[in-house]
Amino acid sequence: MKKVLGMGEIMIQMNPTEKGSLVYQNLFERHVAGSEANTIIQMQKLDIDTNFITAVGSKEFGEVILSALRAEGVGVKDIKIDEEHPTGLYVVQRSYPFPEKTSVIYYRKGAAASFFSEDDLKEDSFKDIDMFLVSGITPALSDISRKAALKAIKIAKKNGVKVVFDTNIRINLLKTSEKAYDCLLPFIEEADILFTGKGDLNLLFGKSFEENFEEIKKIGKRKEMYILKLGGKGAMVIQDDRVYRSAPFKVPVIDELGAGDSFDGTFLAALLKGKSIEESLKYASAAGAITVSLKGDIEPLPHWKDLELFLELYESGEGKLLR
Ligand code: KDG
Repeated sequence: MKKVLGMGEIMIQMNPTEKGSLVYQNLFERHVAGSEANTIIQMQKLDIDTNFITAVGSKEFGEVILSALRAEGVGVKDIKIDEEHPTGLYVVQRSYPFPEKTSVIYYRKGAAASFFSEDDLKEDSFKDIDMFLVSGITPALSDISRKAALKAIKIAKKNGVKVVFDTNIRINLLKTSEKAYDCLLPFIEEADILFTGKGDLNLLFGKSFEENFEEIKKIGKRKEMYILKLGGKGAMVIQDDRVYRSAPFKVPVIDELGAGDSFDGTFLAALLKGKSIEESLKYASAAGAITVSLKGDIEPLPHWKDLELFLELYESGEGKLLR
């Protein structure tokens, strides 16, 4: 079985029962979410053996997160329980002010994950794994996190492990595009497989889409492939001189959060299972569509049988009835 290790912050997510301005929301559902963890859980649901590294607070919310990961089958043995710092939390606002757009407010500053340091990394976590994955959110959390993520990549490389990086820029953490560029540059340099999106490329380089892609290609080592997420326009993979494209599946959007992560996790799991790039892209786009059509990041993440059923129904014409 293929083994993958992920690193990042997992938080408590408070998601209102209704759409609309947060000012008027009184009822919230409690979920567990965090970009890299979502990707890892997606891979675990697709029969990849996964482990995760991070830190959570020692109080109730830390326990909630550990239970959620365990329930999904993700290995938690190297997760640090931090007695001093709390577990991060964020609140979601759905469909306001723009219909079907989701925004977030973070309560994560000073949380346990941002104190997970180089010294907390264990060489053993990187033994016998096929892939290590982290995203642009982790280095944006704190200087400590950035150093820890860079060291993790170093250890991964030393152990012959493939490094996957998603630029995943959160401008409410990184503040400006210049800071985003400086913070993420060494990660883009080192990645073997790089996920990014139209919006992130624009923030990093500010030119036309084609020029932005030429710019990112100049950075660092030669990549095994680039995966570009184009939102409503689907996705593409560029490997050497070959370009693969997939159209999006159009579905009603309830909560956009987690769609990119389920896309990444499904694409990687499919590749690790020996599927072609075209097939992997199709499954990944289907997973993204399933995820946006429900609340919470983790709960909608599909298993293989769900992906097959979604594709069968969508392609049989039921997809046309959705929007
Ligand atoms: O990809 C979904 C994530 O953005 C969401 O779960 C919150 O991890 C999160 C973040 O840092 O924004």
